[in-house]
Amino acid sequence: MKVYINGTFYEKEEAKISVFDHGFLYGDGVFEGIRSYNRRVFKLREHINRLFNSAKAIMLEIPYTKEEIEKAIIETLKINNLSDAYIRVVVSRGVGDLGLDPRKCKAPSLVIITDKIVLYPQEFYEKGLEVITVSTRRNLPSAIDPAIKSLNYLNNIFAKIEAIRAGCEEAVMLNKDGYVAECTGDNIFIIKNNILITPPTYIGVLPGITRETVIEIAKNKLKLLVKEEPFTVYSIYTADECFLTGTAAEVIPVVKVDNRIINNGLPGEITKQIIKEFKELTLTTGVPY
Ligand code: PXG
Repeated sequence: MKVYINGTFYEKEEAKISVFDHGFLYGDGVFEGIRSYNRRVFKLREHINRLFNSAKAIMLEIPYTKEEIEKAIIETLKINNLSDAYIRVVVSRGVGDLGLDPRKCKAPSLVIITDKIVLYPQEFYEKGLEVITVSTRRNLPSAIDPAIKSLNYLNNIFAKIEAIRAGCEEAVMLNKDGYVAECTGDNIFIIKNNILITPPTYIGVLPGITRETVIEIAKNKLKLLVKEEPFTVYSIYTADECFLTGTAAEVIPVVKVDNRIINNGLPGEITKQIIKEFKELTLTTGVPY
């Protein structure tokens, strides 16, 4: 397996970044998780746009154009002969000294790792997931805006640890006011009376690419009313259906929250339709290589 670092391909064992890189020392950098299906990169431009927005927010100037990064991603996929892949793009502040000052970092590091995709067990999709609300609150937008996909994921890791300790795969994170924000690596949706509802991004969530895709499917294909509005866990407990969205998980049904069974405890009918439409999109759209 070959890894791209700053324009050169290295064997996995030789693919190394300096310990003086501020990505390592301070979590100072941004990243994207992208997938390819059937030799097509799904929503490539959307991910690259978000990468550049994240970089802009942390005042990191990426020394490549969007087209150059897209080309490098495709090259990395081809050199590794992957048709279905997980693609990790990382841009860190680069090599500096043992101080916070980003001016000491002269050149950002660009890393592209492509690997086989590790899928969630099929059982989760058929039977649905159990999740719990955790005490770790999602980052304050006025501190580190969750819209930034930064290399500092401690907030989400704390929440993940809480979920694992409770025997769940995913955690529902609230914002500081107690409104449902998102999960550690997924956005959250509920359905009530045929209306699809998801928290608005301003309450402090990552504007997920899968989230946006699902909103489009619901509006255009399923002709559902979609609302982006704040809600509390009570709305999940009493929802007709619930599911999570993310590049890794795609669309995954949730059937139990905080030990409360959602509706009849089975993946919902609308959720199943969304899963079907989403799958179709992943196989028929995307940048071919
Ligand atoms: N919220 C958070 C906090 C995320 O990290 C999402 C929502 C879903 O966004 P997308 O754009 O993927 O629909 C994410 C995405 C990983 C991994 O390896 C994490 C994500 C995506 C892919 C891989 O942990 N997080």
